[in-house]
Amino acid sequence: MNKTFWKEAVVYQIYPRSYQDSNGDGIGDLRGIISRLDYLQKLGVDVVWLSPVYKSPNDDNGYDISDYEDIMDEFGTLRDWEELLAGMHERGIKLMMDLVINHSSDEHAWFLESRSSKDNPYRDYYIWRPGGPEGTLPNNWSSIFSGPAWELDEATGEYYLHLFSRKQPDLNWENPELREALYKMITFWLDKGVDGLRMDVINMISKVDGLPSAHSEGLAPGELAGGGEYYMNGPRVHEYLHEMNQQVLSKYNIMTVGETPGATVEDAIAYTDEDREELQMVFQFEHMDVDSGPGGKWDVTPWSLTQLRDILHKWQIGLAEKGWNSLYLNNHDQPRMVSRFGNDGQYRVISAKMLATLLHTLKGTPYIYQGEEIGMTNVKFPLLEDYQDIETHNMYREKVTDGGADHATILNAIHIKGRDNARTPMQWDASTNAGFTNGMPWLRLNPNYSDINVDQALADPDSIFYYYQKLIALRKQNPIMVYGEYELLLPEHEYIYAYTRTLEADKWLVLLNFSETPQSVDLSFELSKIAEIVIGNYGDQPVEPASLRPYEAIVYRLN
Ligand code: TEU
Ligand code: CA
Repeated sequence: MNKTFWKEAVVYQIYPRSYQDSNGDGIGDLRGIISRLDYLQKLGVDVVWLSPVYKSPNDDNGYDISDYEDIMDEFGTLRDWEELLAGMHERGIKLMMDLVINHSSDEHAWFLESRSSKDNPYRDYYIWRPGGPEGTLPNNWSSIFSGPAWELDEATGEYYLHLFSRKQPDLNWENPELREALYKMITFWLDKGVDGLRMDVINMISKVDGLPSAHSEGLAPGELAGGGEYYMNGPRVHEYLHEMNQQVLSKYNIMTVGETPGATVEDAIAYTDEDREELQMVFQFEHMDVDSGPGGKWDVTPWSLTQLRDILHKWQIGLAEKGWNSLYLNNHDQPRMVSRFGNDGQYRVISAKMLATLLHTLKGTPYIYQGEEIGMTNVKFPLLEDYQDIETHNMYREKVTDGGADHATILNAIHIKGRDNARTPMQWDASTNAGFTNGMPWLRLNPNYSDINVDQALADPDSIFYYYQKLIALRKQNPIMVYGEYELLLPEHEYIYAYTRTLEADKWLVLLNFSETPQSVDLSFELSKIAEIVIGNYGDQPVEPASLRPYEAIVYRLN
């Protein structure tokens, strides 16, 4: 197997709960995915990243794992999983599993032991601290899912750390036995033939010694602060990743991507420089914060192409020599890309194709999130009860129920940023529940499924689906898309993202209009060298090369 297959690959993410239900219980499952493998093969993707399918009480839809070596009951059995893997391999598709090892479920056997007494051999698998005087918390860190990052456990009178929900206690990576146990578990899966690993919040596994409180100015006594600077990209994270690489990962020809919120370009180089033997690429988050104000994710603010381009450009340049970029515009935690960065009304199809062009022509490995290939959009459920996501509900409770914020304002933020935007079931056809289930879906569907669905896309030669298929096929024929050097043009243009890719004598020009009005480009030199159109989202000759139509994307080969 080619050693750099992960640079050349296109990855497709499946959120199993929402992909395809096979038995009418309203929950997507492994047999459902098996029944859709021909569809994935038709699209042409090389790798499937499967969000977690391990045993879980589903406080956070599988990101809270109670048994790392078995399959969640709702999703099927280990035998179904083996059939899924074999079915993928038969079709030349590799499988990347999600590895959630910053925390486990509080129902994991390790945690049950750990909480049972202070001298239990598993006590030190998790992060326990006594409270301060007068029942204060061990420090002022807040959980990423609202409220304090500490939970008091009555049995021993101590608190355990949970950066996410209270049912997701953080594992203590300082403990070498815990690390050994994790490496053994990873080996179990790699020996079964898994081809890749996506590592959940892997840059949070090392916490600063002493777990100091965050010193935010002007905090009231007892008020919580973020604390991220004490657990993101922490002091021993590179040591741990190098150790995992040497003891496990390097023994297999696999693909690895670490999820790293808050990582800078410098951090990413340290994680992905091949000479350092840690990971192959990371998911950086800077472009996911482009529409967040100082109040964070729910403080929705307008974004501009200038900001988005500055970020993407910085990462293109930053990882040009060392390291490697992952390219994504949405996933199971983020709003739908066409609603966020394109236009999900009149220009839905055109703008989805424009964004697809960006994703496949920047330098890095593209990640497609299920439904993106048919232009699925955000959803606006009218009632809070229609939402299922723990992050959404905890945030609402903190801000509205307890904090007195305005319901309509927060519901609007949920419509724009909520994670359930990405999690509404996959839209296969126009029948009841979009062919996702013949039972009661676990999360309501987006009502637009009668227009936006796979059936429709496969019947329309101009669909977003076929445009993705074409981009993926182009990547196989044109190493310039993978390895070509990136260079920015028109750095000041308000609405056009323009760049070239160059590999030896081959040179491509990419022009992307991020606005719904025609835009002209001042590129007479480059445009005088046009040899042919590689791909364009309007599907015909441009009216005039120096002018781009609304959301037009065009890629030229130059002489
Ligand atoms: O997400 C980590 C993370 O920090 C954010 O993406 C988070 O989900 C949210 O968007 C903050 O607003 C990973 C997983 O992708 C996510 O699904 C899990 O809930 C989380 O870790 C905990 O395992
Ligand atoms: Ca099911």
